[in-house]
Amino acid sequence: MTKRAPFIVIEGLDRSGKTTQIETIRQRIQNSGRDVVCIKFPDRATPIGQMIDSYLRSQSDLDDHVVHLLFSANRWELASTIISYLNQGKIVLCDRYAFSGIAFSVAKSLPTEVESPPSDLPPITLPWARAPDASLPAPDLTLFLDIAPQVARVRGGYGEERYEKEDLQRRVRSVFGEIGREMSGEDRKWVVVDAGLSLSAVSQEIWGYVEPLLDGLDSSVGRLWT
Ligand code: NYM
Repeated sequence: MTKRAPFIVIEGLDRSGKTTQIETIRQRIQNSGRDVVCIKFPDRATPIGQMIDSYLRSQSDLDDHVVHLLFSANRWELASTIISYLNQGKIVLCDRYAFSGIAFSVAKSLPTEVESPPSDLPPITLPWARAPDASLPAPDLTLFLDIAPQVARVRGGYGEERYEKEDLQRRVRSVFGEIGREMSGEDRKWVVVDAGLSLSAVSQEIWGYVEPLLDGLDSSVGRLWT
C-alpha cells in the first residue's frame, strides 16, 4: 500500500504570525521535494465563504449560531478535496480549521465585562460548537501558535474585521486552551508553540514537528472527534 500525505493545520490567534510561518513551512516542504497544497479557512471564494466574508467585514449581520454553521459548512465544502489531495500524496497545509470555529464561537458566548443585551437563544457551548464538524477529515498535526493578546497588539495592531478586538482575543485564547487540554494526548497531534519567540525560533520548532511526517502515513485519514 502506498502511503498517504499528512494533513497539517496551523491554528492561532489573530496576529500570531500564522501566515508568515505557513509560507516558511510551505517553502521548506517544497525544498524537500514533496508536493504541498496550502488551504485556508474561511475560504472566502465559495458562495458560503462570501456570506462569511460579508459578515466578517460587518456588511451583514447574522446570528452567532448561523455564522458558526456557515463556517462549518465552508469546511465541508472542501472536505472531499482535502482527502483526495492526501491520497494523491500532496501534503495539505491548512490555515485555521474546526478549532478556530469552536474557539471564536464559544468565546463570543462567554460573559464579558460589558453587559450585552439578553438573547432569546442559548449561548454557544463547546459540545454544541463541536457537533457540525464531527467526521470532517482529522488533522495529523495541529500547531497552535500561542501568543498573549497584548503582545499580538504591540506587534502591529489588529485589523478592522469583527473579532479583531483584544477583549475577544483573550476569551478566544482561553477556549483554545480548553480545546488543547482535551486534544493533547500521548500522540502529539496537538502542539502548542510559543509564537512570542523570534520568527526563526518559531519556524525551527515547527519544523521539528513537521519533518517526521514528511514521508507520509500508512493509516487512512482520520475523522474529527473520534
Ligand atoms: N473564524 C475562522 C471563525 O470565527 N470561525 C472559523 O471557523 C474560522 C475558520 O474568522 N478572526 C474567524 C477567525 C478570524 C476570522 O480569519 C477570519 P482570517 O484567518 O483572518 O481570514
